[in-house]
Amino acid sequence: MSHPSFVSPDLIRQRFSKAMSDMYREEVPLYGALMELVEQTNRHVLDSDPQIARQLNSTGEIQRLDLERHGAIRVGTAAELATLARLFAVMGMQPVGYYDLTPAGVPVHSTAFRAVHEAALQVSPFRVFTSLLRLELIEDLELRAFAQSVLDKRSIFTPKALSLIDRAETEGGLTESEAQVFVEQALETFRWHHSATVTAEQYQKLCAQHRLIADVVAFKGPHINHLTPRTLDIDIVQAQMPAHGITPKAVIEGPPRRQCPILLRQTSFKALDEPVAFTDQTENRGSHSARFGEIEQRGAALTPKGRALYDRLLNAARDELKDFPNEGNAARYNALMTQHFSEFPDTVEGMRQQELAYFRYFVTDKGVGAEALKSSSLEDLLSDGYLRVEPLVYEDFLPVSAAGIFQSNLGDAAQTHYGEHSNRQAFENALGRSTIDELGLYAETQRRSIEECFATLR
Ligand code: OOG
Ligand code: NI
Repeated sequence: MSHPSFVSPDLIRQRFSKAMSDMYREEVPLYGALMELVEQTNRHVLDSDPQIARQLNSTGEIQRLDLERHGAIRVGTAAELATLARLFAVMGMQPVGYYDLTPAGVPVHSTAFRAVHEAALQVSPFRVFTSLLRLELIEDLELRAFAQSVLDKRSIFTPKALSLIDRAETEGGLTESEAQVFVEQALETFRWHHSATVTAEQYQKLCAQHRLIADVVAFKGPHINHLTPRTLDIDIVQAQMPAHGITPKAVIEGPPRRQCPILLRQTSFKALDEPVAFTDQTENRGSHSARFGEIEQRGAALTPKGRALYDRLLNAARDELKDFPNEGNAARYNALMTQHFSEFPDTVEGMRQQELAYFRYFVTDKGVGAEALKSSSLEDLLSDGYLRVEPLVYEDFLPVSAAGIFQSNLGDAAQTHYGEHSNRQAFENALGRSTIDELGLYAETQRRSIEECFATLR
């Protein structure tokens, strides 16, 4: 039981997510434009599709929809990552999943900090895709040592944020006034700084190795590089972006459009170059492009079997395309995806019977009043209409999609090939703890919902 005067970590996360969104809207006006477009689209979908409106009402997702967003950051050292994990823990966020981006030529590995329990996700589903730079992949030893020395000198947390993290850990929580200061101070870590920490020449050298390396090493901290609202229809938003002065990437990442959305579909736009002042310059005479915009549409969380099918169909479509999706082959890519994914059942019942997705179970009105149901099987209760299901929302990310998002914002020149791949152990050593397996979380949520149903039935 936590102290009665402590603010719940879920509420701290909810406030932090809002504060982050307000800051980013001010820093990147295009993000504000995108938010408006997403809100309009969501309203339109809810008005014109009563089925979706009913579904979101019954799962309660309707209440979190406008709050829902994810951000992304990149850090440079193990110590930074470990302290971030402690900072996010104050807001009830745990590292979920391990993503290796080296196959896509991006020298990082990542996790997603997020709430893990369905009740906490309902208060705020805010997630942060967090990547750790793998300096060991920089081949040029001199440059590697230089990057390390620059990173070792910086301190990305304010002293007040650090002391409040300590306080939350030792006392077990933060009081109202402490929580308020914590949100303000934590926000500072993710702010954009126009002044770089290296000279123009050093920046060029880092860029020549990889643009991502320059983005991490040359600045004071892990500026939030995008903040992504959740839309109910990503195809509408993608089609309308140009009319709002936003140019989307060539293809939507993730599964194709379906009746029953699965996993995660994402698209992004490239941010403009931003003025920066290198240490050997007095004004903002350099430039750097780091920050962009992204939108996402979330669908059902898949079981290991469903995920294996998704991966197989995605790979088959990509193999047949024989190239990364781009402007020139976008139409063919979309056609191939639709064709291959026709194999993936596109009804709730089809996905449930084949155990491709995770579900939340509900007692229907008919089930609430009925007698002697406790001993019936789940299947019978469903087919007799005493229970019904809704898919669980996918709360995580997809490595191939993340690679596409990274690449569209780093430019196509960033197709480096790394000899060394996945190293979860090294990531967890840096993090100071292990990452949580996302599939176990969905299975638990599904199990709890079945248990609750049986507790309700007579
Ligand atoms: C993260 C890119 C991945 C997503 O939504 O898959 C990502 C980054 O660019 O730092 O945000
Ligand atoms: Ni993202």
